Amino acid sequence: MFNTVALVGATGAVGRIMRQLLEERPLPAKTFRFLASKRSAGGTITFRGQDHQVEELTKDCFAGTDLVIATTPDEIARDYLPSAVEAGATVIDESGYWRMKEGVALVIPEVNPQDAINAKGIIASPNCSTTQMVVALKPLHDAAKVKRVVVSTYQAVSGIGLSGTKELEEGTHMHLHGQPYNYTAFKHPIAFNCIPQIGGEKEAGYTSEEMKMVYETRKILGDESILVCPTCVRIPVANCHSETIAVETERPISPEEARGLFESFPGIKVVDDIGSSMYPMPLNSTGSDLVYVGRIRKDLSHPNGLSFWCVSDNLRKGAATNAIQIAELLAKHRFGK
Ligand code: 11C
Repeated sequence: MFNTVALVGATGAVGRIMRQLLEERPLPAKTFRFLASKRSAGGTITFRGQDHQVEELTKDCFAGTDLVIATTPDEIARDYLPSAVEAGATVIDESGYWRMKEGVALVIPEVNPQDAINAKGIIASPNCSTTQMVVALKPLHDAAKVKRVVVSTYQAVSGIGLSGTKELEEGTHMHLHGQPYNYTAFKHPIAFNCIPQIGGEKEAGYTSEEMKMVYETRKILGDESILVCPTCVRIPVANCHSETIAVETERPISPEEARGLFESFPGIKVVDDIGSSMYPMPLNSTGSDLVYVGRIRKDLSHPNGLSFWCVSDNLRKGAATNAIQIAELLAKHRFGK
């Protein structure tokens, strides 16, 4: 078993879910430590029936820790995680900073587990909107090679953390009472609105969130030839990202074949009966670790095209669950459990 597992960012939105998952799922470890910024350090966390003091994250806090699971802003991951590697820890990082760096594995356990097993140092967990799409693409790619993907996202406010949730709640209340509100979490009011920008301007008119979907998809699937055209949109939904995904494959995949491929793939649940108005939605996907797929149909605009709808809990499979699953994969490989 691991000797000491440290959870960095233990008090944030994703950190809370990681703690919950670590209570529910028995990652074998003798000791757990909980680390956070100076502002949140000093508080008490009750975990597996014991009280733990939240320790301050510093560059020399990792001695004796063999696994670090981190969920922090990019700059914190950049500044602090190399010290964890130097101290001998394997690091699973949920931030965006290390994902595309040479030599860093970018892993979804259902898709490319071997990359985690072969990794040295930091193992990155992908962006939430990428993760659910790539889980859904993988069985199609294995069966018929994905050539091109056109994806539009409908992303929940929880993607930016607790401040997004707060702003949706307050903004909705103020809007319903005819009052203006000071929005700070997003560039525009989010209540009763859709914002077609997530992240900053990155390249060729695409945002940083959109380019993550392009580059991370290729890296995880190990195929630089895959073309991805993303549009990422923030919508006034509390939790769970939704995506429309149109895929062109090397040979046609019928909706029936696609349904079978999705159903046999670990981590995917098909909910698809338009006649009974059954399809995945954020309200019934929240709190789940699965990637939900529905509205599976032929893309009428291309002979090798397939179109579908995909929903997943961005804080769980899109973040916390994926990181914990990587830890479990390492535990199974190293200790057989
Ligand atoms: C969002 N996908 O919904 C972003 C949040 O690279 O891990 C996650 C950003 C990242 O705003």
